[in-house]
Amino acid sequence: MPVNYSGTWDIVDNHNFEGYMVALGIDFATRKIAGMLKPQKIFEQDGDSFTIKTLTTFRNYSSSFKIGEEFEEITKGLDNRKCQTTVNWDNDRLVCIQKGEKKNRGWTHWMEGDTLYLELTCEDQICKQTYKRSA
Ligand code: YOG
Repeated sequence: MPVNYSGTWDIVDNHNFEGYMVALGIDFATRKIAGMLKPQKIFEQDGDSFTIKTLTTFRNYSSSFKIGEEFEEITKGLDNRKCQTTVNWDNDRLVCIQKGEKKNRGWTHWMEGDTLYLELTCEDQICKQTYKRSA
């Protein structure tokens, strides 16, 4: 039985989001706005089927996938690239690989109690985010 990430999670820490955005080629003005945001993650999980919504006052992003099934991800409203994306379990961790123009792109989520962790990677940059369960 996989763990269940379902719920609402509020960001409490965001380390090197700036470096991650630079690696994605996000322009200065957008980075300054984005760096102020306090994203909320809404996870909807039914076994191996997921929707992850990232909500902010500036832009929202949503991704739906099934574990192990590659899909075309368009990072609309983010860096607007096309990726061939696959998410797999690594024990209880969710490990995403986003193949495309950017090398070494992906993310990993894991949970410890009411804390949700996210590491976002692009090229040589790693952004480390921490969320606390709010619902
Ligand atoms: O989530 O990969 O949980 O899809 C990365 C933002 C800022 C827009 C968000 C809006 C990268 C301007 C993580 C931020 C910066 C800056 C919130 C999305 C790009 C543009 C929408 C992500 C995964 C893992 C699930």
